[in-house]
Amino acid sequence: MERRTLKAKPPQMYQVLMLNDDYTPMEFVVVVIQEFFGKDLETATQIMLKIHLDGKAVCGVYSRDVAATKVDQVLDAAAKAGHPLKCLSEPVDF
Ligand code: TYC
Repeated sequence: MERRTLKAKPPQMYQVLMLNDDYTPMEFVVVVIQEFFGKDLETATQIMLKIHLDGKAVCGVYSRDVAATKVDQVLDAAAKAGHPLKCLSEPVDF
């Protein structure tokens, strides 16, 4: 019997990516990463700079529902502040 039939597979995990743009202030991105992804100031700053330089970076890895909630929270905060910040989630082995 295959191991799979005996033991449940771990759930698919989703990475939440943030994308660079030319308009969203760096400080806003750092605050968003701290607030919604639980990072400290230094880590949030490093992630923001990676997005700024590489075009995108992973902010965290979660179950599907939690990842979708993080994306909603970021897009909502950005829209309310009038910034074009983009955020998406995708399966980890995409
Ligand atoms: N590129 C932006 C700037 O120079 C900063 C920025 C970083 C924007 C990360 C979005 O996800 C982002 N103000």
